[in-house]
Amino acid sequence: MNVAQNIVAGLDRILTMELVRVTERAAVAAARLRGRGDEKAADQVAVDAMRQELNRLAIKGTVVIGEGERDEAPMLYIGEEVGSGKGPAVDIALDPLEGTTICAKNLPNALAVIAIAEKGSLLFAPDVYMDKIAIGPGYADGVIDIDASPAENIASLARAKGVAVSDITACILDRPRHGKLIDAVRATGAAIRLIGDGDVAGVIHTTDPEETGIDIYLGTGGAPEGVLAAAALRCTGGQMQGRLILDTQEKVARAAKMGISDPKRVYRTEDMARGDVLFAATGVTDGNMLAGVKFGRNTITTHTIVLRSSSRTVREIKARHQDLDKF
Ligand code: VTB
Repeated sequence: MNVAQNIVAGLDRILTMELVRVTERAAVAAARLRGRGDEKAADQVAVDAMRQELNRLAIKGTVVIGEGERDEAPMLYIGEEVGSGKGPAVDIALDPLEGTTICAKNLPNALAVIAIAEKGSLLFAPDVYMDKIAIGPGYADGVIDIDASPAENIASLARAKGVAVSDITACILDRPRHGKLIDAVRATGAAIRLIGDGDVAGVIHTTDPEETGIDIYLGTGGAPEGVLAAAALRCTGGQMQGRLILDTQEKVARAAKMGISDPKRVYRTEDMARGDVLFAATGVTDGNMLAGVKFGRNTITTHTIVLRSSSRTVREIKARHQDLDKF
């Protein structure tokens, strides 16, 4: 294959299946520590497991969204080179355990998550908050607008969906900072699903409202989680808008160092994840879309969703693992 063909082909499709192993392995490791009340330990085992599996992949990967800056995270830090080094150069966004608290409390929707994209295609986001709004596929552009009020967005979505506002459910992180947002949404008559953590799952849930009961995601959460969610939405369809919250000079400077010159910029899905994107998530705890890891007497069962932007294929892989030594 010459260079031009390679570019058209995007990422190697074999990588799609390989990614499943990566999130499966992290999810199994974290699931062993479900409900133990120890966020750090659960995160640590998921990081170790994900890194080990990632380093088997035939890629020359760079972590762009990871466990933190190099000085604060010994593994899977931003800028770490991962993979075997032989293969395509790719950017990687990952969260070996999205929802550490959820896992520690054994509550729904903890995930092991990874996205890979062609080099230079994922937003290099600092670890600050991001204001987010997202809806699933099948809506015209402009149905939602991060600068419109929650009431306007919900009314516009209800109109586009052909339902009453009271039939809409919004997902929002349960945080004091969202007090006004929650009041504004409730005043419309729409329902809210308040989640304790896990807004990557929250955003992804908008892509299948019939299954999850979520129509729209609203509110502020981590910017790294925003990029991961955008990567998933690039693959499934759907719309997301995000704006970094750079409310101190220190944050503006940190973002500038990462190449962000306009601190007020609104990022759309394709601004956060461009080109060919692969995304995989395995359930750690039972959730609205993915079942959690199940430990049987002689088997381990995992449930993974794996997505690819160029074909928009959504695959769900339920795996029964019998070779338990590898975990
Ligand atoms: C969210 C959530 C994450 O961080 O992004 C949240 O999805 C935002 O930060 O699971 P706060 O907890 O400070 O509100 C997590 O809860 C943890 O990374």
